Amino acid sequence: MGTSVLSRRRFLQATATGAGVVLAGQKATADVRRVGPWASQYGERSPFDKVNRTISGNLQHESETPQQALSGMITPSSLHYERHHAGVPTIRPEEHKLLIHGMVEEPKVFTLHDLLRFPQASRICFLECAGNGKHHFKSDEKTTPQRLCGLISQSEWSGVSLSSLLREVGVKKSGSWLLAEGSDACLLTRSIPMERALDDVLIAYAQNGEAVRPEQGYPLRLIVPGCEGSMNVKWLRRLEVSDQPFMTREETAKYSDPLKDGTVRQFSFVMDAKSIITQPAYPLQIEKGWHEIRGLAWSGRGQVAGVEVSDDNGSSWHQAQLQSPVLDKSCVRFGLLWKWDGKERLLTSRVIDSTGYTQPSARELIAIRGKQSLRYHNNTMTTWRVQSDGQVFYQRMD
Ligand SMILES: Nc1nc2c(c(=O)[nH]1)N[C@H]1C(S)=C(S)[C@@H](COP(=O)(O)O)O[C@H]1N2
Ligand SMILES: [Mo]
Repeated sequence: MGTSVLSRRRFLQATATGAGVVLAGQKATADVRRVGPWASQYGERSPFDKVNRTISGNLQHESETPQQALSGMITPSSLHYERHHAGVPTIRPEEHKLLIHGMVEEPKVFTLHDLLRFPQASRICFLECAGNGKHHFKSDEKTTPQRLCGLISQSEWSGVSLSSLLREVGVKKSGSWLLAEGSDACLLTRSIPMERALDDVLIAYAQNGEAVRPEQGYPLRLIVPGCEGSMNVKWLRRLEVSDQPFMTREETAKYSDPLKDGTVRQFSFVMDAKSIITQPAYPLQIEKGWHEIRGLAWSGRGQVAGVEVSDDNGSSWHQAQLQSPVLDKSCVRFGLLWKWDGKERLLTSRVIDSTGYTQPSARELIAIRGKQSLRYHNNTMTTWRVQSDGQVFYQRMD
């Protein structure tokens, strides 16, 4: 690394002496002295790229994806958000087993080796914690997209479709619910309706083409597209078929501490449509002229049908461009060319999904559900205030 830093400095000196030597300078950087091999066995990012997750939570049990710094629709695995209830276990793949039992014809244990022999299925979908958006009504103006919306990430997940494994064990007629259990110290368990389990659920062993990262559930995790993060059980080791859900409202409320309110939206599995402008946003300061307003939009109920952007606090809306492909239960990057005239502006985005649902404003959602319940499943619009000096700040709307 020392060598490349040095040569980079030399390159900068060379280019600084005049435009005419730019090409020669570039050649010099390529001729870097060889200290070790040129090729590497596992890639690293540029030493100049410092984009990181932020670690948060009272036990430092969460980390937030730096939304403002990312492009396109895939979150690099190293920047995927994390939410751990009991740390990250180290699991030897050759020792890991998945048991499927309960109301089935023939209970079975699957090793990783067994699972790799099944036909492989892959899909790109988002994963979002139900708590994504919990800081909306508590944050001051110096709040970033990462803080407001860092608990959503998107990967390509590969593995075995759960329905093919359930066919292997033969689910009995009465089997209407599934309990999924992880191997972490808390043995995190979640209930999944059988209808969902037979639909598009994956037992994933790969994330963005390589093994699932330890923080994301190595060697096996459940992927329940469009449903709240907690159902996507990591370090998956057991699936039990039953005729009823395994947790009551009260039990979930315990998990959901410090929300003591008994009206936890326990069975609101699906994540509603949401969007957020990721730039310009705090802490950027912008100049007059053309900008591409960019952001992310998604819906757990289907596809993003459209994204609209307003620069006048919702009085007028403009259709943004969606980067392709636009996939089911998947984040889409949107963009809108916008000329800033130097006046104070309030920038907001809203998504409309394929079911016709439109993302609500903070006031609309508070009127329906009350502020207290919006600690979870808060999909309200986010507004950024561009001041006349170009400074961009988070604008709370509650
Ligand atoms: N075994 C296990 N699975 C788990 C969790 C956990 O703590 N243990 N956290 C859940 C929650 S609340 C979320 S939001 C997602 C987070 O997945 P990630 O850490 O890969 O982003 O995993 C879910 N699955
Ligand atoms: Mo979560």
